Amino acid sequence: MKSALITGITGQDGSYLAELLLDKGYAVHGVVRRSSTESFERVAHLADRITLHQADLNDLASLTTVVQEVHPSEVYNLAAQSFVPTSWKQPLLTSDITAIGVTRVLEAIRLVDPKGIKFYQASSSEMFGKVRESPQNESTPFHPRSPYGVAKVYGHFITVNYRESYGMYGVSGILFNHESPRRGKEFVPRKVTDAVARIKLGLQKELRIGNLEARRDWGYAGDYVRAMWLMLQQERPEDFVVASGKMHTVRDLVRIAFDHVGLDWQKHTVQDPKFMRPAEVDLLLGDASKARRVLGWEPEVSFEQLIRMMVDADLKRNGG
Ligand code: NAP
Ligand code: F7E
Repeated sequence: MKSALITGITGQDGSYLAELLLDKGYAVHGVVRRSSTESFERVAHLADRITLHQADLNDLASLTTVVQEVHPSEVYNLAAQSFVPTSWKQPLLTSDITAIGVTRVLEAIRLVDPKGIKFYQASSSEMFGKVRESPQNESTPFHPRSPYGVAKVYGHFITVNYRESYGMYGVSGILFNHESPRRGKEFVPRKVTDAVARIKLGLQKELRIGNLEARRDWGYAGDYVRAMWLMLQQERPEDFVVASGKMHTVRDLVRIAFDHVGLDWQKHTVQDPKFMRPAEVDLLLGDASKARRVLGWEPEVSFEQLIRMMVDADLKRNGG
């Protein structure tokens, strides 16, 4: 039986990936960090089918112990400080977890079984930042615009370096924004769909938002974790861009979400400079033709379907 170890299993992607791997017959193990209150909400429904191990991306010994004990066939490194605005407020913590943390996971694998354990690194379209060309593909140069983006560039290249230095099967998946009803409420799509549901139900007065002109290539997390798994099933380790190939503004997102509940977005939305960033990524648009060609990967959920699915889930969650 194949086994997988997922760092960040309690996050959005970790929960969908765990479900996918269980469906494929894997023994699924996850890394969780110690906290005074356990918040395993996203994987609660899988509690009796997965095994959780305490370790931290900032602690090499704990990671090595888990990799030794589990000796997985595949490691998916999804753990990160993943919220871009926090990366300006806590740049060193972000670097420790999101950048150096990748080296710690790679070192744990190198110490235990560098040739036998495959490694997936959760890289990000934020690495493209101030984009040099559009759409962005695997050979587009990076120009990150936040400490988070800078940390992800480090994670990307250390993965490439361990592959080239030690012959490890390590891949970097450059994923564009992907969302779901399990997305954290601080990210803009979920912030919007939760606010729309609450406004519709009379629980909230308005949506306060930042840059409405920012453009992103948004997809559904359930589709994107399939690409992660496919990347580890190839003969040769290679890096891939994973994206929908369609771009929308934050304004489109807000309008579609309000439209779905029959409300006029302009009557309920207030722009607030508090949510503007010190340096913005104006637009991201991915070219996933390599993933389509080599992995046979295709997204199944459209942007409009995704937003409606998230609004419906938030209506339900808020008692509607
Ligand atoms: P997420 O919901 O924020 O989950 C992050 C996970 O990392 C959580 O399980 C968190 O644990 C864990 N974590 C944070 N610090 C840790 C530490 N020091 N030690 C161990 N675990 C730690 O992120 P996501 O949206 O699922 O994204 C998964 C990965 O893909 C991240 O690396 C993210 O940067 C990257 N990515 C995401 C997107 C996207 O659009 N979602 C796009 C490209 C790349 P707690 O539950 O304890 O906080
Ligand atoms: O912002 C604008 C904001 O926080 C998207 C992470 O998963 O994807 C995510 O990073 C855009 C930005 O995601 C608000 O300025 C406007 O232009 O949803 P977000 P992100 O920064 O793109 C990448 C690929 C990752 O790797 C990251 O881990 O929306 N925006 N008004 C706002 N953003 C937020 N959060 N809140 C607002 O009120």
